[in-house]
Amino acid sequence: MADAAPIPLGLIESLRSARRICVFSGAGMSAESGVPTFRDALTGLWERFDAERLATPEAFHRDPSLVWGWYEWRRMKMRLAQPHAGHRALAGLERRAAQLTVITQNVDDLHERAGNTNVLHLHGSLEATRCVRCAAPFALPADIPQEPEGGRRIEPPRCASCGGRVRPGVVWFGESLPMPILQPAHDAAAACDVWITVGTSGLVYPAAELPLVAARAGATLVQINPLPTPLDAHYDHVLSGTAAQCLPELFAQERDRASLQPGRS
Ligand code: BV8
Ligand code: ZN
Repeated sequence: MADAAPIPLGLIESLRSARRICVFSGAGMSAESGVPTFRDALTGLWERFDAERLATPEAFHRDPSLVWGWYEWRRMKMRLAQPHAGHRALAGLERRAAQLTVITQNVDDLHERAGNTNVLHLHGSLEATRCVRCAAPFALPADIPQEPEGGRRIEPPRCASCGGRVRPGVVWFGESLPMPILQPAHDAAAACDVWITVGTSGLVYPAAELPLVAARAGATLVQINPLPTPLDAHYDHVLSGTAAQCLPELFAQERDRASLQPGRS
């Protein structure tokens, strides 16, 4: 890999003196682990749909086996995926930093599998399934779903207590985010010294508002994305690259620079 561009000294200094750091991740964070992003066109059974129309209560009501099949296919992809160097760099940062909060839009568990313990899932999790009628949690079988690449329709399981259909534990479009997650995410954004956005197109609300909360609170804003995004102008530093490249590089240079300055641990 070509030598990574030197990270601006100002950013290194901000990272070194930061007490509270927030990392805000989207689908691009999981892309290099083999989890398709939302922008990636859907394939197989779902190719004529766009994700925003499938990830809705209406779609589940209209065609539950199509939607449940999609989520089982995505759960298979997630279970077969492994955290990459970017995920591991964030786990390392949690061990070193005073306080790191990972705020993710992703419904996979790659941050936790890499070792991060303070992770807020704004849009829920693929494994947290529940009854659509009485909200009773539903335990999925432990084995990895075996789904054909092109996907298939699967009738959702039924709730043991009321017989209602079981739904994925994700926040669908048109559904409000869980306040017990959104509030601490908002508080972390308003209190952080450095805010790092990685792998999101910044188009889905209210999640996309959080970087602006951090900006208004005076945090140093960093964007990591191989492509420009609509919110780049709000960022102090834009690192054009991937999550698995930029995150390890950012913290390696921060550590190396630290060792160059005698007396600064
Ligand atoms: C709500 C779970 C109250 C399900 C998801 C204000 C303005 C406009 C619209 C609205 C608004 N307020 C509310 C809305 C409506 C809607 C919304 O935002 N619509 C958008 C599309 C305009 N919001 C909602 O419905 C929210 N609920 O507001 O409730 C309410 C209700 C009704 C009406 C009003 C208010 C609920 C939103 C949550 C939906 N659930 N996920 C599931 O996963 O199945 S959202 C889902 O899509 C993801 O969680 C994520 O948030 C989003 C996808 O975006 P990204 O993660 O950014 O991924 P994307 O593919 O777009 O981009 C990837 C990026 O990574 C790219 O930039 C790419 O360049 C980069 N990249 C690629 N590879 C790499 C990389 N970066 C680094 N490294 C790489 N290797
Ligand atoms: Zn039930």
